[in-house]
Amino acid sequence: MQLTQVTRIDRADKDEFHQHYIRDQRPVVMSGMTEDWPAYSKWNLDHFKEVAGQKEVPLYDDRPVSHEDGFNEPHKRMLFKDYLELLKEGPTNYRIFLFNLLREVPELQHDFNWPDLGLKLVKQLPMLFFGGEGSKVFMHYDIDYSNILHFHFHGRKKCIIFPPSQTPFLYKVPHSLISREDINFESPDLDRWPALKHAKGYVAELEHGDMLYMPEGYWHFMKYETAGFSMSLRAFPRSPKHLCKAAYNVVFMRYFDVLMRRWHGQRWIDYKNEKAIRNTHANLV
Ligand SMILES: O=C(O)CCC(=O)C(=O)O
Repeated sequence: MQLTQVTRIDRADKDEFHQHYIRDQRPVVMSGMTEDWPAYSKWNLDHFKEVAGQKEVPLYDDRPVSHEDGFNEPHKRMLFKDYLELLKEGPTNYRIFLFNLLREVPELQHDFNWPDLGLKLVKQLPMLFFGGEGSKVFMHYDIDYSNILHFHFHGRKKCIIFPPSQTPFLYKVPHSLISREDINFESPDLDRWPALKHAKGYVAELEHGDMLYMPEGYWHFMKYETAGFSMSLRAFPRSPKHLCKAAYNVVFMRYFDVLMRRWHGQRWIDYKNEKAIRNTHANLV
């Protein structure tokens, strides 16, 4: 894989951000974006325990997709206060993925501002993500191909990202949003996954206060180097091609996949995983 560091800048204004990053669909890390938000100093594990400890949260670990699961179905549920204790105790694979905590605890919405960077952010969908030390988010892209502003809080996180143009080299599993889950994107076995030699992407290390801009449909793999949490704000894609793909995923693909899991069980999952290799290697000849 050929990975370059995502450009890092200090706060940019709307025009600059639009011209250099949104228009050109280039990722960037901006520091200092959240320093004037109450959340910057207020949001920590103890604060969440206080305001939302009694909520039940959906958890995911790194087990491979099974035909017994629904599309994006959580692996476990727990009271938020117990999960936060787990994060403090030490490494754990359990993560909270795409949780609309701000809908559950509306007062949290007063703790941040919607940044004006030239993106039409969707106000209903501020999502929070939590992970234990060492936990990994498999390589995937988002169902709606959105532009994502990913704000990191508390601890360190590593992100490996690829533009949609690199999909032919990423062992994409058909009828899904993921690449093969047995690829270790931090140190891939290139004899087993030779197409990755051609993949050109980016890497970024996020710390408290950093914001990563991921353009439309970007693939992303995240590793929580320490326990931590992030918030993503999103803006729907502007490219007609991405809008069509998003509509196809939301209206058809996810239901089709669930149906096929019910019909064919594990054979469907195994078939898709094999097809990921055949499709990708066909792109190499
Ligand atoms: O950082 C995470 O836990 C996942 C982030 C993610 O997938 C997203 O923002 O779309």
